[in-house]
Amino acid sequence: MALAEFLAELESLEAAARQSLAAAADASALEAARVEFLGAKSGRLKSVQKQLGTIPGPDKPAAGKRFNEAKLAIEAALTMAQERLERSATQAAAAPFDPTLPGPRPRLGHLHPLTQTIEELKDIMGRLGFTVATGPEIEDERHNFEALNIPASHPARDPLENFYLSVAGVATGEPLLLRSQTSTVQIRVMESTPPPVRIISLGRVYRPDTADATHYPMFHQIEGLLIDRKVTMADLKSVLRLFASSFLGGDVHIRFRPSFFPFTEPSVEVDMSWHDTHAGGAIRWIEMGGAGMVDPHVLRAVGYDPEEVTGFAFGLGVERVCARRHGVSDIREFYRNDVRFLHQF
Ligand code: FA5
Repeated sequence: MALAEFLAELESLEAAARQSLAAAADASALEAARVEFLGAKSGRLKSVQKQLGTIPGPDKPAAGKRFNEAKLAIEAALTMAQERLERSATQAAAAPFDPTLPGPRPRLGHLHPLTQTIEELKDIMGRLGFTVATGPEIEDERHNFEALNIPASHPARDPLENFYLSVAGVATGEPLLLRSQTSTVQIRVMESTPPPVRIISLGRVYRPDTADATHYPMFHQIEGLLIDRKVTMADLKSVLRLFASSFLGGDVHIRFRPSFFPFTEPSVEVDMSWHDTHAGGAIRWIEMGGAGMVDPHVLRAVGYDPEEVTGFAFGLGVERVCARRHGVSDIREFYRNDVRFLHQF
């Protein structure tokens, strides 16, 4: 056989083999193509190989070289086809794509647990007839101290115990500070509203306290104030008990300890029971807030007649009741802004 004829035959064999191997749609079609072209006994490549012997002597090296190239090319095409079929088998084994399933839902944000608490506290107190009042976070000394019967000599007015601002009031030239308690709102409401009064006020307050599990330099208080005829300490206690059981659940105990606030007389501190899971469920008491009967001095200072009306006031720490409600043992968690923590609420 002439070299040219041999090379042409090899050429068309290689092209046919490539085409069949690439077109094989499954393992048996591929095997059939392999046997047809590369079969050891009667494969088409084998029969071409046999013709090598008929090539004239001087052309033999060129013919042999080309034959080996064609053989390697066909074997490579076979490997590629095998890999292609393996890949599609793996894909088919994976879960089939179902276009009718709903798409992945984007993770939605939600209100911060403290904001949720504030909203719920407004709701609970609203059902008891208390409306929401607000006041500024930047206060003057009159509302933060004097009208609350806290004299200039009182340790609560120490500049080290408060965040005083370096600028004074524009109109008055008097010192200004970030309010240290929401009791300021009591004064603002009583100054502008004749009795009866039944309000709550929720908001941020600021104290240079060192942060720990129950303290933070900025925190929230809920203030309550009820002024009317014949209001007694018993009313205060029942409102606080109702408030605690509504927000913290029926199993919560609250206790009242005698205390002192310049603007209430008598005054109490209010504790809530806490099952300490870190101490085998032992009951601990955590201070939740302060309360008392509004001092007659305060009533007089805002123009009320203490012979006509009496009232109670309370101020509770929002972080602490929120922590008790959710079993969070450290209020600093609320301010770390770790979404893994916040996501749970
Ligand atoms: C007051 O602030 C009074 N104004 C409460 C009051 C209102 C008494 C009306 C009488 C009548 P006291 O400083 O104890 O009180 O704070 C009240 C509550 O705020 C505490 O019981 C506690 O729950 C919370 N609290 C106080 N300091 C911090 C702080 N640094 N971080 C978080 N919560 C605090």
